[in-house]
Amino acid sequence: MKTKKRALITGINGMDGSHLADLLIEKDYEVFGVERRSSVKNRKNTSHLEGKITFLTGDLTDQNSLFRCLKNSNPHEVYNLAAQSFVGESWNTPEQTSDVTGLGALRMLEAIREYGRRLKFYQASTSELYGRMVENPAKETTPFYPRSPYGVAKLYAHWITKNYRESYDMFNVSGILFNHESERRGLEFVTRKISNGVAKISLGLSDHISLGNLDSKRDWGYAPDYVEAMWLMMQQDNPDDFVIATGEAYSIREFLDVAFECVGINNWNQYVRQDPRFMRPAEVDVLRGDYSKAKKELGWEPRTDFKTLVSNMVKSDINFLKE
Ligand code: F7E
Repeated sequence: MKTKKRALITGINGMDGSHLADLLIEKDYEVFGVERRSSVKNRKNTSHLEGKITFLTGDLTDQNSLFRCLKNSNPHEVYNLAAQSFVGESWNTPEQTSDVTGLGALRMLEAIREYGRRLKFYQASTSELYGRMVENPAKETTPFYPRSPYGVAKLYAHWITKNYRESYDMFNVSGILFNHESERRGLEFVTRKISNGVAKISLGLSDHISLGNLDSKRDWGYAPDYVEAMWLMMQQDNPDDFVIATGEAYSIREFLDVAFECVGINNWNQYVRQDPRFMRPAEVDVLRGDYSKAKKELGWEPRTDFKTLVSNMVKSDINFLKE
């Protein structure tokens, strides 16, 4: 009998962790998910995976715990998706963000070295590395210019992943993923804040949404499409880094247009208030990625367009609130 491939995923309860676990189960992997111990379980995105995957306790700030997760799962593939991933919060907790998001990747790489078996490692890099974009659209060779403590921490994680690849001949890849969203996105991120807010307004449960900067533009894709790109990068013979994006950028205003249209509201001015609390000390004005290398070498392309993404999120929040 053929043995199943085993994958270890950090950040299992997050949006990406849960979508990747869904994909790998479909591909007949044995999946191990790392979660932090907490008195209240945070398995909103993963309750459907209970009994199908093995949850392990571990923390990116505790290298021994990562080593034990490796020992207990003996994985062929490790996906490091855990992070303090909220850019806005990274100005409030820059040290903790650097520790988890930056040094966390180093701890996992060191744990893998200590563990000693040859395996493949995926690092969740991000379009936030490009920050103040020096080339639009950005590709793998575009210089980085992060604009937040989060972006700087991710830059360290990106380079240490590459450095360990070159220093120790490890199979390490970084996926430079542009914004990707889904019905499972956390409520603090702007897309879900809007889809949830619009759903509440349409059901008469709220009368406005408070937001920060409405003019920034992002290249928004659908998370289930993007976890497939992660997996494809890990199936290559040689490790390499890839930009994953849609190639199109839309502003927060355009996101609002489509989200409100979904519930029959054409002019949303009276429903949106701008609140300085949600403005950032340094903003990333626009992000747009060129995914042609991923298309050519991985055969990957985004499958979900912007309007479908937004309307899926709004519909899901309406159904959730009705329930
Ligand atoms: O902000 C603006 C905000 O927090 C998007 C993470 O997954 O993608 C994500 O980072 C834009 C920014 O995502 C509000 O100023 C306006 O310009 O949804 P976000 P993000 O910062 O792009 C990258 C690729 C990652 O790697 C990150 O981990 O929306 N904005 N008003 C707002 N943003 C929030 N959160 N809340 C507002 O009220």
